[in-house]
Amino acid sequence: MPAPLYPHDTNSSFAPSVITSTIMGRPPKKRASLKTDGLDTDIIIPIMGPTGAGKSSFINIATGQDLTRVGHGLESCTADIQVIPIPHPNDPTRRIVFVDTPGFDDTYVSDADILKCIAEWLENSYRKDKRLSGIIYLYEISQKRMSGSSRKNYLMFGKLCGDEAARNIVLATSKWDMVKSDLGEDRERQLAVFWQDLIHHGSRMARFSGTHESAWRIIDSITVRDRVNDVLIQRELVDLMKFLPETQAGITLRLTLSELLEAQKKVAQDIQNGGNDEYARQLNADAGDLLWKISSQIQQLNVPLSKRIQRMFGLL
Ligand SMILES: Nc1nc2c(ncn2[C@@H]2O[C@H](COP(=O)(O)OP(=O)(O)OP(=O)(O)O)[C@@H](O)[C@H]2O)c(=O)[nH]1
Ligand SMILES: [Mg+2]
Repeated sequence: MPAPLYPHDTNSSFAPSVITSTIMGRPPKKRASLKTDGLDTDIIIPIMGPTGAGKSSFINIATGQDLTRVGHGLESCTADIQVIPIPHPNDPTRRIVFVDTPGFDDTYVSDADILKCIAEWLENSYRKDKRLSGIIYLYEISQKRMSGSSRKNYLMFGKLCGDEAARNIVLATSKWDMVKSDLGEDRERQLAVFWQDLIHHGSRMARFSGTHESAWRIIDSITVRDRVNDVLIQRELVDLMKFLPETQAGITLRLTLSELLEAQKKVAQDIQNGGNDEYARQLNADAGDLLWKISSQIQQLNVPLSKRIQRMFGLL
């Protein structure tokens, strides 16, 4: 029997509860009992974005409770999907369901595992006819420049959602307290150019200033819209019966990892040519380790022949 999308609380359907979907090999931090499916009237809003952008903080600030763990070190914090239903503040018959997601470039979990985890959750919700109301993509305005991983994160996000879902996406900038306002505004203008594809298809930019009111302005701008019928990866996995590596997001990740592999091979070669002292040996070992990790992620993004044959004969 397929796992339910998220649980009702045993005592009240509207009490906040958290359910965690586990990434391979990592135990969930919290596990609520899985009882029944979500409600048809639920307003489902995943929060996505690079690791450390403030996704979990956004949910805690919006709910006014510590429902999901916030990271305080250099390492990524959320490693699993966490589903957090709360009562709708203006409509007690409905729930807002936040979905806290891990950011790509997580320090513990590979990007391939993260994509698999997010894709499985989206596939599961689509199969159960639970449509998303919108997606909030958070990005730190305090970042001095857009790093390679932030670019990769946005690229994956765009390929995951597709053009049709764009009008239900809010591209929200966070951590405004960490920049001078004129610098923040300047970066905001640069982001508008970088995000132009999604904006062209209807996504909106917003500022999250770290307050409850600011979080709800963003959430309210989503709740007034019709639900998203067409998140690309959901259609690819369910309607078109593609395997994850065959989806646009899967193909994009594979390409990015292949580029990274080539760059890392060059680094490893330079290190090998650089001497044979203890420091060089350590660098060599680290480079070899990274090469192995990237290669095994690429390997994960291959569809085994046996699966393709099974699909060809309708055995899946
Ligand atoms: N100064 C400042 N810090 C913030 C703000 N929002 C979040 N933070 C801090 O940023 C760090 C990361 O926040 P998280 O909410 O864990 O970020 P996340 O996007 O959930 O990170 P992952 O789970 O690793 O993907 C924490 O130390 C937060 O306290 C903000 O508006 N201003
Ligand atoms: Mg988090």
